[in-house]
Amino acid sequence: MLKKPGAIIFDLDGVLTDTSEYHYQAWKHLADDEGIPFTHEENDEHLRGVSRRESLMYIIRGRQYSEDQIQEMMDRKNRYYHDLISHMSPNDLLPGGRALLQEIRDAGIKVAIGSGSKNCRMVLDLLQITDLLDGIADGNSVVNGKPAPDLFVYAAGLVNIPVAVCLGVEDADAGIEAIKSAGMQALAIGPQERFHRADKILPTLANKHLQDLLD
Ligand code: B16
Ligand code: MG
Repeated sequence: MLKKPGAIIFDLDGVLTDTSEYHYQAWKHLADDEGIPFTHEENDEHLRGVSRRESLMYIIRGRQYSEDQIQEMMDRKNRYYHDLISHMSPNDLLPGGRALLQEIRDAGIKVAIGSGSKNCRMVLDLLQITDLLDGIADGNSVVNGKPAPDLFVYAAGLVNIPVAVCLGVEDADAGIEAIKSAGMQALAIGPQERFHRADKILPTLANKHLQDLLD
């Protein structure tokens, strides 16, 4: 049982929407361009919640590229990603997502986003949920990405709630690590074996109510 929080900070990719498949397809396109082997399993195990640069570093590990080439590859992957997400709509929001965010607000709890993605605001606008949010911390907000606690601490500051009474919700083990390092309660979404430090694990957030998150 989790204690009632003053704020709930949601990760975006893999929690409120399933953009992780689009990230995979965009990285796969880039890896194919470069003739580098890259699998779905590697994506799930190593890139979930990890920043754009660190994701690329994993994919090209052991190969020599200049900083200019690295920048160009990150830009290229992002163009592939933009093409894939351009058709997203409110239908791509987690089922019951809008009702859940509204219910949390109605209970007097702040709602914030803690996403490592630099595309976060674009995706939030496509999902049409920006109006339900009290604060947005994204890949442009802090220097150190997950598993560093910075993004979640920054999100707590945006909504003016002490970290000790915040609840973070994540689909990545790196994200759960970030939430626990920030001194928050952590709710993990996904299979039990993926997580090490979560306070509670739910297989999915689809059609859940506030009480389901806390019980
Ligand atoms: P971008 P989250 C993360 O978002 C994704 O899980 C991860 O796959 C991605 O590489 C990272 O954002 C950076 O994304 O290239 O859009 O800046 O899960 O923290 O919402
Ligand atoms: Mg995620």
